Amino acid sequence: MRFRVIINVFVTLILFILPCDIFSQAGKSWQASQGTVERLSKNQMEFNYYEEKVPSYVLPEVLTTSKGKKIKNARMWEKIRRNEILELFRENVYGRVPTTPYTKSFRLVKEDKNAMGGDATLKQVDITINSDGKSLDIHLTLFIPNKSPKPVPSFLLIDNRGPENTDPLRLVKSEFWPAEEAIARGYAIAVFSNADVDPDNFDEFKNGIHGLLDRGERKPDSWGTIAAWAWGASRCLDYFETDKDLDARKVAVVGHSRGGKTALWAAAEDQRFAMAVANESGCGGASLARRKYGETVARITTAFPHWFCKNYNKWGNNEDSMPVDMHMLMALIAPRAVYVTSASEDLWADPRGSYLSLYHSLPVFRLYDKSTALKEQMPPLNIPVTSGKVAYHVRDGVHNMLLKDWNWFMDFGDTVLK
Ligand code: GTR
Repeated sequence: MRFRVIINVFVTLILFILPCDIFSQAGKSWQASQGTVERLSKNQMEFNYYEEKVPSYVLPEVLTTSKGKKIKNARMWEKIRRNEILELFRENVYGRVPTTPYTKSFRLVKEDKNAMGGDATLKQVDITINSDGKSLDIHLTLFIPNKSPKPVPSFLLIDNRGPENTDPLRLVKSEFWPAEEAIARGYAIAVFSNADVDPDNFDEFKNGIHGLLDRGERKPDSWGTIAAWAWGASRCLDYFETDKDLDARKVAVVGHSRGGKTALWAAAEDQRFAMAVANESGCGGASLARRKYGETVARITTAFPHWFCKNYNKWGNNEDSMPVDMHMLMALIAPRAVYVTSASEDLWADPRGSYLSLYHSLPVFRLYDKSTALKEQMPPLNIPVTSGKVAYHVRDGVHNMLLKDWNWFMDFGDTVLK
């Protein structure tokens, strides 16, 4: 009996406190709740969650070249500065894709024109990469809406979770990859598992695509696992270019967390992607490293030594010397579309740092569309803000990618992909 009372009080408190947080912030620019800051700080004392403890910092100039020249227009950006920044990211963060020759082929393993009760066509395609007698398969799963005029725009998810989220038979459904909802809105929706390209563990780069394409000693700027996953997303896009039902010029690459970091780098490296969605991508993704809020460079390179190139280790506890910060990664995607998200409880991924990163990339988006503008203040909780080709929201709740997030991606897609 007493136990029941305690449970009831507990449930009431949860039901009361959470919405309180949502309502007390309604309409106001988002800020982390004091309760969340204190709880996380207590559990992880070595990381900063207090806004007032963020150090002052100066971001590298996105529109000034390494020789000090000011970039005045899109042509100069594309000819000089974009390439400089892309090289800086290859050299210092994600690493360089090797130039080893390979061949690829596509095989339609299964097709069901009557999937989802006739609403969609399911295609399962094996993308086989061959090099020097070895091979690797990327398994692509794809639903295409039957009732929409072809070719259709698509969302391609880099799946870092597991097959239970992406059931091709649709017996198990997951908000992480809401295939029915995408089909209903006229989008094709595709997915591949990042592990097909490179298993997510540190094995000295022996397995996955590294085992196939790496030659000789690893260099300080040899590609890490995130660059490998991004490369895999591009191989999926290669397939899209061969499928007449799909508009390969209207593909959004989507990722959550480590997948979100990957989606940004995929779109930076491969300008065929029309849009990138970085859901709660955090450190090494959208959030500004110089803020040292939540996860830091030193922590991520220790916990996940295989994700980045070796040079990235240099910037742990030395962020201010890093020749880039993540606003420059967003800028590499201009004038294509980029959607950045955060979750109110996910301070580890630094919501404010992610928003500011997008905000500070705007001078580049404005070279193409002068009217692109965001306020420096963050938008309110659960209110997406979009301008031209950039979009952002902070959703209530914890680290995850939900239907609510996807609906906002698709709303933005309706303006930039259709
Ligand atoms: C965490 C990591 C984050 C994020 C996340 C994920 O442990 O610290 O950078 O990538 O994993 O991918 O789920």
